[in-house]
Amino acid sequence: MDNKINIDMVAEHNAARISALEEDFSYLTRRLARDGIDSETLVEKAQKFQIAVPSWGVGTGGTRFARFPGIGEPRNIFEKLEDCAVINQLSTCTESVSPHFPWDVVDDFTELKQYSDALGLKWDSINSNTFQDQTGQSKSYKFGSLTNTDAKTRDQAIAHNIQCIEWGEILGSKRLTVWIGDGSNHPGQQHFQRAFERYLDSMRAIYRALPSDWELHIEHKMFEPAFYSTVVQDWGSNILAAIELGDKAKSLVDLGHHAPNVNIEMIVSRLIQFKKLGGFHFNDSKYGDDDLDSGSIHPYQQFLIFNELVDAEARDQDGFAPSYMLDQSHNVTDPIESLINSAIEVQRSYVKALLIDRDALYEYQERNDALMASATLKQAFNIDVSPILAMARYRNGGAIEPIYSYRQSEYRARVAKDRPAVAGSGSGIV
Ligand code: RM4
Ligand code: MN
Ligand code: MN
Repeated sequence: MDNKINIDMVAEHNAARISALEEDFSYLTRRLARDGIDSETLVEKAQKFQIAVPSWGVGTGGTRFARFPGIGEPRNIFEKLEDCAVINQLSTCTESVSPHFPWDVVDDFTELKQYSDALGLKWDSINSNTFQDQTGQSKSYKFGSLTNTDAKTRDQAIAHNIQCIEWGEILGSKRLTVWIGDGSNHPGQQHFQRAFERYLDSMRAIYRALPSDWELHIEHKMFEPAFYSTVVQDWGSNILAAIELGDKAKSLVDLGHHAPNVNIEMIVSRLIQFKKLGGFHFNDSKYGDDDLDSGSIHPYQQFLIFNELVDAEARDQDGFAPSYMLDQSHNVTDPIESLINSAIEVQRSYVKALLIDRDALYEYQERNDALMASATLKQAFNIDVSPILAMARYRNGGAIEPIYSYRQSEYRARVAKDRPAVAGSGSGIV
């Protein structure tokens, strides 16, 4: 593997920190042992935890108003992969990248696969894009893509998705994620039922083109770019479509795509129960689809989601194998730093959820002891698992303090020499 950050430098930083980490870890080990929890098992689980990085997340995002690019922004998928390799080298929990087409289209996909192999990276879900018009495309998506009233426009959008599957096969991906911007901005503009029927017909054509070992993930979003109604508005429309399409179709939950205060952990539970939980786009939000850094606003909600996930894992729930991915927009931070931090914050929620005394929780639930049930969750949430996460990174060959090592490496300044500043990068507004 071609290391983008000098490994001797990281080893030096780690050497300066390992004795403090061991001290913290041994205290935590004794603390958890009192509750019958083995910290070594937790480190092993943390070492295996993986969350994919979106290719579009490594470029500075923007809003409808402006985009303020940073220095050394990646200009193409090859440079995006270099940044992703840095994130993975330091965090050791982001070995896959999720591409977005046509943003990441290349002439030679075999060459791209060789490049990612050399960086030690794999490919997660392929994302299609029919929410904007591409240069030279004959039909416009102004009034929708897979649900457009015009059959030729729908065919064009279907063909793009099938093309995405073909590219994904070369890269070794096993999933296609479809999110559409289709919907309406005015009451009466769209016939709800007809639009959803057209959506299902289009998705059936894409589903038929799926290789047998692939999954089709459907992503819902309640608003934007359509602000009155969207065709795949919520998890209800999502699961209905997934049921209509068949076993390979599953629902994907982007944390930012719900109305404020919606109980996302309960949605997750329902999807698990009906074997329809495909995966996640993790991010956080205050108002709407803000795409803020994971765990920065509602860390308890993220923990409660992982409570459901760990519960399903512990119960060996049939058909449970969701994929985890970040989907965020970084407007004022270095995207590499945000993605490292966010991956670790999601991993933190997972490890904390492993601490929950599940037997006690079930018992309190049976006895309707609301206070103690809630306290059981809080007890796990309040334990600082940072030494476990740092130990997992250290043992995986990563950085004990990744942001420090990243800053010391001056990676951004180094790549900026080869990556001239450009006004608009290939990454999108998420
Ligand atoms: C959307 C949605 C999709 C992503 C696009 C760029 O809001 O989250 O997952 O593909 O943004
Ligand atoms: Mn998303
Ligand atoms: Mn989004």
